[in-house]
Amino acid sequence: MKMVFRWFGEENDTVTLKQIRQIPGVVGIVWALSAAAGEIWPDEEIYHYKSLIEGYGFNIDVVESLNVHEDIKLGLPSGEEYIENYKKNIEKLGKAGVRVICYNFMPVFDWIRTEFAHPLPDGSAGMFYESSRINDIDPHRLVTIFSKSAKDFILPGWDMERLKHLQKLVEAYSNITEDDLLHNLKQFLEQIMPVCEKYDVKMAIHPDDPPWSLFGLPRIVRTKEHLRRILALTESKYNGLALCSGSLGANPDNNIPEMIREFGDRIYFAHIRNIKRYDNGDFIECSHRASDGSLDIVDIVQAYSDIEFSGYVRPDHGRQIWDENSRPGYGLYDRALGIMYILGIWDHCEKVRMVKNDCNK
Ligand code: CS2
Ligand code: MN
Repeated sequence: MKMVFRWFGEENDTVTLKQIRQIPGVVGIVWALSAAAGEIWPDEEIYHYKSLIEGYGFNIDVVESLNVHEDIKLGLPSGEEYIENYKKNIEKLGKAGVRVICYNFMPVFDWIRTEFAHPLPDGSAGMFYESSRINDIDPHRLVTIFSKSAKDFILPGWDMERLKHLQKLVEAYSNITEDDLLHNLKQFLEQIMPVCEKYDVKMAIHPDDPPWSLFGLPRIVRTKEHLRRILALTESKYNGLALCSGSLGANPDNNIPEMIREFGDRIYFAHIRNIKRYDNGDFIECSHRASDGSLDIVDIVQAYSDIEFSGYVRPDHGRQIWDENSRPGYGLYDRALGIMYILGIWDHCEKVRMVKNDCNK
């Protein structure tokens, strides 16, 4: 596996490339420009980031996210132009050296939590999802809570310009079923696959977070069955997955190691995050350590080792620890701890595998 670290850019992150360089094992930066969905990324900015990141000895192989315009998800005729723009971006990024693009197909919202910094027993804080609050919350209020607590950062997927038109956006989906959304994803993938193949850029779809429908919106990336269906949408293997343990794992029926074994070589990007689930459906993001949460991160990393995973992996959201004041979920300290935990398990599994291989010779 190739360990990478998400970084939001010079003016949009509290963490520096200099700091990331001192985390053992990190070989690449997961990056993006803060452009709105549908925009064409300017070459000057792409190459500015490329030289900056490579200057620190990192690769720029993974972009997260190149957001999909809502008109594409809605299957509107106006989406055609945005698909053309998407193709141009794939070409530009491919030429610059990007090998994987992580994206999502969640209508209107990206990930959703009801609280950014919920206290954990040890005095740290994690992002929290409280079911009872979601059910009475009106989506507008949710956006207000987010924009207030997000301070000065633009959160991934929470493009405020777009969310100003929230009411209209949510209404636009009232007649869209899951099948329609899947159909629109197929249309999108069929059109971009030839470009992905030509420029050798793999697409990795991120699961819905949390993995169930909210506010009556359709969601199609939330179970093993959904993932199977998505992979079957195209002939091309450039259509693949970003398997996010913390997103899928909020539903106890989703067995992550099983998914890793089934989807194996179609997983181009692994997000590893632990969460603690409560019986009432609430969950909180906790440390990566298996015993701290509901997901067995040891089994998850073991599964990646068993399939000899050679793709990219990153620690996902971390807690807020040691008084760090960072973007929610994306501080330096807890993600660095997560990396050391993941690599500790990985190195051990690899060693055992090699010893076994030697014994079988
Ligand atoms: C997130 C998402 O959990 C995560 O990885 O932070 O915002 C993710 O980056 C997007 O859904 C991918 O498009
Ligand atoms: Mn994720």
